[in-house]
Amino acid sequence: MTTFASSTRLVAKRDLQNRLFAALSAMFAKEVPLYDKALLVNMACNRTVCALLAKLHLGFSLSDEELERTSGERHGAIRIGRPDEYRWIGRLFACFEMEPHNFYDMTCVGSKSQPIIATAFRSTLRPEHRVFSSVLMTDYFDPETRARIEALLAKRTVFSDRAKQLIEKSEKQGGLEAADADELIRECTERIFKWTGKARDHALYKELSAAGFKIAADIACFQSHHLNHLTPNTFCIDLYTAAMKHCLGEVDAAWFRARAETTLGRLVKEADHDSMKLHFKHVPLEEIAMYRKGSVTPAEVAALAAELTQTFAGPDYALSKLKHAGFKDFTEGPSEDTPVLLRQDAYKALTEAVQFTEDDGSVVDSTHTARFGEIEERFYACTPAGRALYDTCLAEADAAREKDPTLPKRDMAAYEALYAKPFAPFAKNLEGLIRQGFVFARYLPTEKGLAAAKSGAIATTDLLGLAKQGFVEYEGLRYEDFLPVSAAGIFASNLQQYGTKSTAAVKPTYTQALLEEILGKRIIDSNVVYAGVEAESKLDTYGKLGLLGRLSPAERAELDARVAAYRAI
Ligand code: OOG
Ligand code: NI
Repeated sequence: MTTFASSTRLVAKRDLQNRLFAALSAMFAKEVPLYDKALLVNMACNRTVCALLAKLHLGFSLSDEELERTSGERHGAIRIGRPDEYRWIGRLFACFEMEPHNFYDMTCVGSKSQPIIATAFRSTLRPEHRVFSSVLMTDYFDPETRARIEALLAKRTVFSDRAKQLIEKSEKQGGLEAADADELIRECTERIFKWTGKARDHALYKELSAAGFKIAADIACFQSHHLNHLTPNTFCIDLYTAAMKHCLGEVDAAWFRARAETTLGRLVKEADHDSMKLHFKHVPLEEIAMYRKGSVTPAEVAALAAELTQTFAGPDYALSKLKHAGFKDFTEGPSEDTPVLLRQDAYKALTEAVQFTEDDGSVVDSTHTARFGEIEERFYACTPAGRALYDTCLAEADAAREKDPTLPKRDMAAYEALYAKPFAPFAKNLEGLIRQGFVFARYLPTEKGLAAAKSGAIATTDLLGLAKQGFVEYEGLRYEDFLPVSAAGIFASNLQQYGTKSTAAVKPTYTQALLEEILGKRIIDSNVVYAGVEAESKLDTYGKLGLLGRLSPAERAELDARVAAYRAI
């Protein structure tokens, strides 16, 4: 009984994680007023989407609390200077049930290469938040520059003694009590991730920036691991981006209203049950299965678009009054009709005031442009085959856009058609994508399926076929990771600078093993997790439906191997 009492004293790490991200969001909103306003814009768009979905799916509704929760999902990006700091970051995130997933080597992504390697911290199963965390590789530089960067970084203390004690306590106890947890979150928002606007060594800052190493300047000259961006999840990225362009004064009300009608009109066609499961992860599958088919007329779509346009006429949404550098012209990722991986967009990096204090005590007032305002919509996680196809399609689509870069601004419809063409090989709905073997899913038997199994009425192991008969239920797995190619583009665009070649005598090569050594822990391969979750659910479903004996030995062996790899994590 005492064990019970002592373990319940500790706050669940998952709850702590949600609190940490709410606190980081509040911190970032204070640091960057435009981020705060952009959240309001996203909320207004999400409400409109929910109003439409409630007509389309009778029985669907999202309380304000649920809307807040779903709208609270974030991904962030931080850039770390020293290996010992990076190890502390790994230990800190572990207090919030966030472990390293995937290795991203940004030193070998062609012309966009940067002197950093990275991983993403997140929960392994059903994550809501993730943080792209990179570490500067000083041996990418010539010995003199390297020595200057290292000397400057050696002077800072990002983790206070108290923060370290709290992390150690959490490791020893397996968690933290409420008061300690609050204190650790305060260490995060008041120190570790806080933007101070204070920097050092203006000469080094200028030299690194001029040599194309703004990323190194962004890391080495500052005192904390300030958030580069904190990206909310949106229910409809095309509606949001149009809204932001309108609120920033780039397009007028008539343009926005027409665009809102188009994007909402597409939802009427695309927002099937599978898409509802994808976007509303906290709604139980049984509940979604109960939604009855409603309808939405073009007049109702037009009314929702008009109402939202009206909302944005209010004073809260006059974003153009704030300092800003405009919104990107086009959205990164797959075409609008291809629901895989991520679609991301952003308002451009803001120029922020920075004060450099030199060793002799003198002060230089300057500016720094790096922090931008990303948004994302998450879609289905691709299998390696789906991912390979995506990379090919993306290269083709990017090339088509680069031939006529101003097209998105001149004629959005023509641009969307051009960009969608290379993605034609992808099916446009979940069932099709699963049949093609391009995305991962999770399966479970229904009551009807279990009853049919008892009476021996099941004749196939084709899960999609069984789903059609109502014997099986499934959901597509959501992509919860980063895309290094778009990450490279993000670095390049928010630093307004392409990558730069190594200035070391020989460019070093970096491996996952090196980052694992820095972290002191293994990095999880997220494909093993997606594949393992899928395989486990298949075996469980076949087992419960009495179908295991019908699998071919090869099929069975493959599923077993995937589960074993996943369990070995
Ligand atoms: C990280 C860039 C990666 C994304 O969304 O791909 C990223 C950075 O800017 O430090 O956030
Ligand atoms: Ni990002």
